Amino acid sequence: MAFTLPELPYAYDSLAPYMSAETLEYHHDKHHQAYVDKGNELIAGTGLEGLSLEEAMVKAYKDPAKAGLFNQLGQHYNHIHFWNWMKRDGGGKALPGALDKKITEDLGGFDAFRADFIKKGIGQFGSGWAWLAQDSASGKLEIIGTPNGENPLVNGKTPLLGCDVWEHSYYIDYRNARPKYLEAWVDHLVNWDYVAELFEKGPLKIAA
Ligand code: MN3
Repeated sequence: MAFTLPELPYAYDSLAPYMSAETLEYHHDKHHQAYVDKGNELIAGTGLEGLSLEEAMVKAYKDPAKAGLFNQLGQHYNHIHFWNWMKRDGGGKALPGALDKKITEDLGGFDAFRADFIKKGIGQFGSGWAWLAQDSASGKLEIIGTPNGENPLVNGKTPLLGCDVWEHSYYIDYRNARPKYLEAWVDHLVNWDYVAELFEKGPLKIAA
């Protein structure tokens, strides 16, 4: 079954002033659409067509000959969640209880999480993502960075929250000021309800 571009879960102007309608129009309608189209093109004839996006993505990641396909599938997966990791009037410390407790236990509390997550996003050289992930074996929360279209899932971890630090995600609104984008993103946009939903589902294990 061909991959398709999901609708944004809110109007294009919902996240302003922290993320503009212009950014979302380009990012969703052009960039994400391109990952979908290219992914459908490159997966044809690979034998991975019948798999779920997650399974096809992990298998493509493990096969160096499918690096081009992996880039598209990874970015398709990342962006499906990225739109849901944001909402109007999101962000801040209002975390659902169980998740808040886990962040305190594993990461030293919300303030430490916020500082480390932003630092990881700033420190990711070039294009990539900053993540709050859960190790699928130990269950422990971690803050990690990944390059390009990679994500925690291909490394045996469950993505709970991810921020796109490719320039296309912030250049229109913040120019080169990635730190300001990350701060605004954590403080005003994060959809903690969606993070909690993923946390409640528990660790993902995708066979390679
Ligand atoms: Mn992007």
